[in-house]
Amino acid sequence: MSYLETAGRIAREAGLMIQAKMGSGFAAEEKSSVFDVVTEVDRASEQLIRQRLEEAYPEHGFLGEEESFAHAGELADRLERAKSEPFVWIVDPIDGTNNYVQGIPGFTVSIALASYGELVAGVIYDPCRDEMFWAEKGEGAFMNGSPIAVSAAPELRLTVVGTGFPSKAANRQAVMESLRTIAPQCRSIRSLGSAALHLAYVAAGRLGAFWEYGLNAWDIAAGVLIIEEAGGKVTDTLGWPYSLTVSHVVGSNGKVHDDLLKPMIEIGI
Ligand code: 2AM
Ligand code: CA
Repeated sequence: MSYLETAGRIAREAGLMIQAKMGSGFAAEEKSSVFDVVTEVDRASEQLIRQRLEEAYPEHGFLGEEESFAHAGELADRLERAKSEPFVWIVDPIDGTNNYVQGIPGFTVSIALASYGELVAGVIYDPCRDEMFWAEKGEGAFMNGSPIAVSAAPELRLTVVGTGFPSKAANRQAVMESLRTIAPQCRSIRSLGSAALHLAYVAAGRLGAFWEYGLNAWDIAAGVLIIEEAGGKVTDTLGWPYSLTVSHVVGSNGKVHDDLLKPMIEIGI
């Protein structure tokens, strides 16, 4: 079985487990702040994914959101190390935990495989709609077996753009500031509550673009490859190329990318 097939199977298994536990009375705990929550289901999902990947590829590295990184520097070191490792799986066991806790559809399992820092495979599974998005480097992007492509819209005013409201105050402020300029320029704005889902929707042409400040590698790695393989573009908010350490991210159909970047370059982070 290919890496991608294995990842897809595991993402589906985890996604169905998460969905089955929805509304089962689990407690939501605060993580870094009251805006950043985690549940026992996040941890159970990560444990399941990690165990399955270790069974399949005992020699591969693993980087998951629910591992405890004592401080931001430790995570930065781990990501730097990943750039020199032959294979590292980067996993978000539930992206969109706030939706999950509130009982709102729109949470995903995101699994990416990086080789020496380059993304080689990515899957995003949305159990609520039973939609699996995936891509392998150089092989195109797919949703439930059909090829997908980014939207052909040439201008922002013809696109619906996604964004998110991050937990950290400075990042949320940067979203609000850029939103003030972007919202009047595009057809509409959506905030679906899962960065991975937004990126998958950009790849599928449902959204023209997505931007957010303050994300982590596990929220975005799979989505980055799926967008690129669907013909789109991903950079940081200053226009620099994507790497595993990027946290302020813009993904688009490519055509609206520069217009979207303008207010962010002005903000300067
Ligand atoms: P999560 O559900 O996996 O935490 C919403 O703005 C997006 O930001 C979601 O994809 C959410 O992912 C992510 N997010 C929430 N808190 C975060 C944090 N402290 N650091 C990075 N990303 C976060
Ligand atoms: Ca998560």
